[in-house]
Amino acid sequence: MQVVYTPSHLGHDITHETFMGVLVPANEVAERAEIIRGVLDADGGFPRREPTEHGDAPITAVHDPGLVRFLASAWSEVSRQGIPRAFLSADTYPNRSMFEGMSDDAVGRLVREPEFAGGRAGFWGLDSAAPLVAGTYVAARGAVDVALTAVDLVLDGGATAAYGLCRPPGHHAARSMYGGYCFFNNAAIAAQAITERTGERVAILDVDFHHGNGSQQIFWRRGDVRYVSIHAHPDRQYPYFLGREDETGEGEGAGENLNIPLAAGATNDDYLAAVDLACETIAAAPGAVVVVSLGFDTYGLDPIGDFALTTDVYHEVGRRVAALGRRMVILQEGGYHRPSLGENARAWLRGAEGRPFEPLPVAGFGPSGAVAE
Ligand code: Q9C
Ligand code: ZN
Repeated sequence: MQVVYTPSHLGHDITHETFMGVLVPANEVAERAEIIRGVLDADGGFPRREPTEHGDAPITAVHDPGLVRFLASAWSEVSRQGIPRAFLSADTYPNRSMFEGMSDDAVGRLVREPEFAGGRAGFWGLDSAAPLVAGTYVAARGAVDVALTAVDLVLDGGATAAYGLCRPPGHHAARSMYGGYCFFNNAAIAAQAITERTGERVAILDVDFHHGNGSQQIFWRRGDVRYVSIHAHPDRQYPYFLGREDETGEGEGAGENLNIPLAAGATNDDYLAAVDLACETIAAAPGAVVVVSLGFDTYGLDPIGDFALTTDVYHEVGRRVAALGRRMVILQEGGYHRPSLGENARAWLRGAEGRPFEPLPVAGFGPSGAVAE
């Protein structure tokens, strides 16, 4: 299987994030993608290529142009405004209750993006865990091009499957919002490009530990993109305010959204039962391509997850998803236990190709341990 990767993610070189008001070591770090790249290279069965540029149009097909403008200019504004911070994080977020009693029309007319960078970050952002630095925009654009190049390999290149090593990840980014380590929604942009180019329906299977609130939001009213996600129940885990079973879509999208929230401690067996339900739901609608939002924060040792999965189950999940018989655009989302990331990716992708998995002797667990939340 071909792997699409670009070193442009390296400029998104964040070291810290904030968690409940405290500065903590960053989880979504550059080393993640470098580890996966290194282990897939070592396998020998994953030829690697760089993405081609796809321009703005596929991005603004799912995102507000204002979000693109904000992300493109945010860091230069931090400098211009003389804000003495190593990364941009919001001051104030527009909680929806701030506008209670105002009509949607009044909110649309009266509430606008402020000038101060800390206010702009609140206007466009979801949370304080997605620090923005000098190289963030170029990295986020690179991740979109990675995803769209994986789409090209599958739609034009005759590949059954392609893997886009996207970093930063994407599934928390909504039409007009970044957050959760995500800036542009790589999977949603890929799914949109696939429906546009094929005229067919597409499914997104999201197996990151967290609910992909951004992907759900973008396709909520859409009948042409079915979103199916297995994730931690939002009663206890990020993104807290979406991801429940009764969120099924509206309008043309009614019945096209399936959330499968799982309890803490979910085992391999719990997870595979959810995968089977997800796959049945995808198989029930037409379409030749599945976009997979692939996260490894479901791993038992993940520093921010609370599931109990092991490396072997990723091989089996890859196998079961491939058994749908659809072409696959597989895009990297989260996964923060660095020592296991490469092996987990290799297990999943080899499963998706119907190849056996044996652990590599050296790659994988090294001396560096998990990073605390
Ligand atoms: N104590 C993805 O996996 N909150 N994003 C972290 C840690 C944000 C996860 C709190 C989690 C975002 C792509
Ligand atoms: Zn995640």
